[in-house]
Amino acid sequence: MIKKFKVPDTQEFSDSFIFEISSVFNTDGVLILENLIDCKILNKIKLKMEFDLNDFLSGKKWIGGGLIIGHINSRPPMGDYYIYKEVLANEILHKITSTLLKSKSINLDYSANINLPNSTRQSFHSDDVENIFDLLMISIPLGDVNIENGSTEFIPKTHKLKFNKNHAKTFLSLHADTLNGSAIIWRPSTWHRGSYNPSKSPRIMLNLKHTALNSNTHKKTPPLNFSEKTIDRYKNLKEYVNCASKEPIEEDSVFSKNYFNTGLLGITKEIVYKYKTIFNDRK
Ligand SMILES: O=C(O)CCC(=O)C(=O)O
Repeated sequence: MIKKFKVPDTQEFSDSFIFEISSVFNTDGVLILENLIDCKILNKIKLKMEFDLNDFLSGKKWIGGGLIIGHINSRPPMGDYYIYKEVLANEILHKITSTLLKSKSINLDYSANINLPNSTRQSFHSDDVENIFDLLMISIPLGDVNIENGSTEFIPKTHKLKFNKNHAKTFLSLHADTLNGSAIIWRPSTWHRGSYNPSKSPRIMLNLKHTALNSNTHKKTPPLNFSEKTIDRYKNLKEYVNCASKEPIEEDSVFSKNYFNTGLLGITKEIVYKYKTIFNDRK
């Protein structure tokens, strides 16, 4: 099992809690924090995203990679009504990531992964981002997730290794099964993949990316756009999130392409990938 830590209700952590989290994270490159975020807030975001997803799927719009294999990238709703500091500027989470980064942390991203019913397992990969060791990824599934509805698979202890597809097949992988309100903290270099979702409902997961306030990665990353109303309402949002006030785009780019391109070549690649995966019996 991926190691889990229950966040205490008080905001105070003991030294031993912090010490244990740091040492597990350094060893495994992934861990789960339970009891971190109010489930009512996550349920509200989930309902909105399910609604938008249905709308999108019924429009039968081809967006490029991810739709056919069942793993699509999207953006969570950015309108004021759906922005919560408990999710985007969670003080407890920042205390923990600041400890892991050994420097005050800031969030650079707000995105989502949707694992559609009857999806195909992805191949293991490690995220190919610049400055991989500057970053911590935080994934927040909306609702309980497990092998029955497509929880992400990780291979702990791989975050310091160079990714190797053949080795990945021989290593033990673990599903990050979590209860609603939990977050998974992981290094982008930790080997992982989106798994098969045998359920009838999409599994939706929010993602944040934390880095050190004084890092080059922070300096080089463009800010996230929120409405002025949101920035005014959460006076300390800028302390925790690399953000600017500009009207957020409500209509466009909620669903964005991931692996492949949006043309004929993209659709061909996806179909080939899907059937190759099914024939290799990797569901
Ligand atoms: O949705 C997931 O569980 C993980 C997806 C993923 O790793 C990816 O799309 O690169």
